[in-house]
Amino acid sequence: CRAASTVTLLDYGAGNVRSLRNAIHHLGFDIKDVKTPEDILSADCLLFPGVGAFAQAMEVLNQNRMTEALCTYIEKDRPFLGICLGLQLLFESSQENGPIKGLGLVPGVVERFDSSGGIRVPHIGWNAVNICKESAILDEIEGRHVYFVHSYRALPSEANKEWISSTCNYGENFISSIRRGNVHAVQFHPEKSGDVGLSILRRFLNSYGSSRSGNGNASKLAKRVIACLDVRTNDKGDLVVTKGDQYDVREHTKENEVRNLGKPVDLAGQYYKDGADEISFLNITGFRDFPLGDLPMLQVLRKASENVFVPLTVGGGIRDFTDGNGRHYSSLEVASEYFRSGADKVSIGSDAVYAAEEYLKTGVKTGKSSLEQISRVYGNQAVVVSIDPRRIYVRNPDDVQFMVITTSTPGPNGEEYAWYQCTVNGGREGRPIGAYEFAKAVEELGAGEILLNCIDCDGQGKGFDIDLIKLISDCVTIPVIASSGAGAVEHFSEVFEKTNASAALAAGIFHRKEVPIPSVKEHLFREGVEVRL
Ligand code: 1PR
Repeated sequence: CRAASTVTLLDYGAGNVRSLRNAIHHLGFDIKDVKTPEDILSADCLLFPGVGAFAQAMEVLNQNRMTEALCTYIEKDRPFLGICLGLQLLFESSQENGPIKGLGLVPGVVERFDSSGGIRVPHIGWNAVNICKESAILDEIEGRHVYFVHSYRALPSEANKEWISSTCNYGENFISSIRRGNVHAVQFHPEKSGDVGLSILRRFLNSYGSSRSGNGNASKLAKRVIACLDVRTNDKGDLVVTKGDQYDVREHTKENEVRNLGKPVDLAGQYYKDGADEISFLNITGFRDFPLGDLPMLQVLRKASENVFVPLTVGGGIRDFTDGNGRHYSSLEVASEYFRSGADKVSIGSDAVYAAEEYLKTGVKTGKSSLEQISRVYGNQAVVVSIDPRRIYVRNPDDVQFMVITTSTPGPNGEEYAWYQCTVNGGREGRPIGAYEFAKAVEELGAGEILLNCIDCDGQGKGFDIDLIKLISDCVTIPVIASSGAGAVEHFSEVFEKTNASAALAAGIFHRKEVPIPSVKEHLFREGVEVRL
C-alpha cells in the first residue's frame, strides 16, 4: 500500500463492513470491492474484515472460488490486513459449529474461550494488548485499549509462535494479532477502537513505520461506559433524542410534548469525542412502528457511523413483520438492514421475551425466534437482549414462582422480598416471566450480551439497582450492561465494585450535560477500575 490511495476490500456480504469503509474513507483512501478471485490476485493492498460465523464465511469464499486466490495472495506476501474473523480464517480450522476447515496458512485451531474459569463469553469490550514482536502497524499501542468482540480465539503455540505479533489476556493469553512479512491480521476491530484503532489502520494504509517490542504482561478487560440515545419521532415528525422518567418521555406540561434533548447524530458524535466506549440507539417506539419503514433511523445509523469509530448498537422493533400490502419481512431482514446501515450489534427487547416464554414453556429451541436466527447468522456477539424489568415487592418469597431476592431497600409496606417482572412494549405490559429466568433463557437461546434496564430507576439519578444487577450478572456468563439510574460518577464505581457488570450505561446525565463522560472515566480510573482513557 506504500503509494496506494485505493485499497481493495474483500466484503462477502455477511454484515457490517460500513464502519471499516467509513474509517478507510476518513483516512483519505478509496475502496475497490472484490467481485472476482482475479480482483484479489491483482490487489495492491487487501483488507479482509471477517464478519459473521466461520462456517458461513468459508462457504461463501469456497462458493465464489476465492479461497485459492486468497491463499495465493497471502503466500506471495502481498500486503494484507485481516480483521476479527479475517484473522481466524487464516488458521487450520475452527470449532465454531464445527470443526470447519479454514485457509490453513497459520498452524492452530480456533476454539471457544473456556468459560469454566468464570470469564464471560463473548469477550466484548476494550482490552489492552501485549506486543510480542515487531509489528510496524501496532507500534505505540502497547498497553493501550482496543475493541474486541468474539467468542472464539486462537492460542499461541510452538507451531505458530513465528506468526504472533501480540497477545491479549482474557482468562488466558490468546492471539490478538499476527504478522509475517506484509501479512497482518488482528483479532480486535481497529475501525471500532477510536484513535488507537484509526492509527493502526493509518499505519497499515500508509505502509509500515518503526516498531518496538514489549514484554507480554497480562492486561485486564476494561469496564465500558456506554452512552444511550433513546430515539423517537416527536409530535412534529422530527426524530429526536428523548429521555424518560421511569419510561415516561412526555413533558408534564399542557402540551404534553415528547421531551427533546437533541439530535441523534450530533449527540453520538459528541459522545464519541468525549470517550464513550460504545453508543446505543434505542428506537423506543419500534414495538409499534416498523423499523424498515422508519428510514430516518437507518439514516441516523449511516450518518453516525461516518464519524463514530466505536461500536454502535441499535434496538427497537426487531421482529417479524407483515406490512399493509401483505409483504412479510423476517426479523433477520430487519437486523441485516440495521447491520448494513452501520450497526455493530442489534438489541432485541419484546420479541426476546416472547421467545423466552415459549422456550421455558416447551423446553424446545425452535431455532426460529429472531434471537436464535440473528445469533446463528451474525454470531452471538452481535446480539444484545434488552431487559425492561420492574421491581415487584412481595411479603413472602413463596408468593411467586420466580426468583425472589431479599431487598436492600424494603418495599412501601415494609416488604423484604421482591422479584423483577419482565415487560414488553416499552414497559407498558408486564409478562409472566422474571428477569432472572429470562436472562438465563436468552443466554441459552444465543444472546451475546444483556442490556439490563430497570424501569423503577430509569431517569431517577439515584444510582443503579444494585440488587437487580448483582442478581443477573451472577446468573449468566455473558456480559451484562448495567443501565438506568446513574446520577453521579460514584454510581459508576459503585456498580463495578458491587456487581459483576461488564459495562455501565447512562443517558439523562450525559444529555443534560450534568456529568460528562470524561469525568466518569477519570473517577473510575482514580478508584482503580480498569478503563480506556
Ligand atoms: O421491544 O425490541 O422494540 O425494543 C424497544 C427498546 O426500546 C428496548 O430496548 C427498551 O428498553 C427501549 N424503550 C422502550 N420504551 C422506552 C421508554 O423509555 N419509554 N427506553 C425505552 C428504554 C431505557 C434505557 C435508558 C436507561 C438510562 N430506555 O435505555 O437509556 O434507563 O437512563 P438514565 O441514565 O437516564 O437513567 P423492542
